[in-house]
Amino acid sequence: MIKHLSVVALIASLFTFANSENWSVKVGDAGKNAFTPATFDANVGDTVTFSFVGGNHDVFQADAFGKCVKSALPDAFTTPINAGNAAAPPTAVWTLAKEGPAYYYCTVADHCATDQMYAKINVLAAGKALTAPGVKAPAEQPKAPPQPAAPADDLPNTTPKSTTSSASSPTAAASAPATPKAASSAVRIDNQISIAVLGGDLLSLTSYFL
Ligand SMILES: [Cu+2]
Repeated sequence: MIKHLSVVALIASLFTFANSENWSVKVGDAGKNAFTPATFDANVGDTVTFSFVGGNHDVFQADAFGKCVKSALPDAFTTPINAGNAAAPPTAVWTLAKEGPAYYYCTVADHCATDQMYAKINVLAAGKALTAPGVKAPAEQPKAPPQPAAPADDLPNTTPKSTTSSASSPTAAASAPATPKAASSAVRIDNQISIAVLGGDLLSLTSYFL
């Protein structure tokens, strides 16, 4: 029993270790020349999704905090200037590949120099505990199927339904693939044929021996 538990714990820890996080940073929220949140902890392998929700801004990696100069790194992260849209924000995703602080700023007009539109991500080693985690963004993965409504219990149903049914936004749900049905049925037919062939062989074998 203890052995089983430790195996389960090991698998769980491996899963946690491999499970990278996707952090959300709002660009130009509430009409401000700012990144929100401006500082947070993340792990190597995590992604940061910048959502351009207002104004005209971009994201350029820098080599120092508050330095309004593009990083000298050949693979420095940059985005085009995006026009903010609160309802359907353009997004850009930065994969945090290297341990250490990741600095960035906005190159538009004097946003960096005058409005201090710069920020920092403390990128810690993969699996290391975060002291000040950021805001989690929805993972860019197929969503789990919507949960069925909870069965009614003995109590009279007085709670408003809206409190339980406000699930996460269904933006990425539409991309779920629905095509491999034909392939699986073809496999099924193949299996049936091979079973039939096998059955025929067995029949001819038994008739041979009888
Ligand atoms: Cu800006």
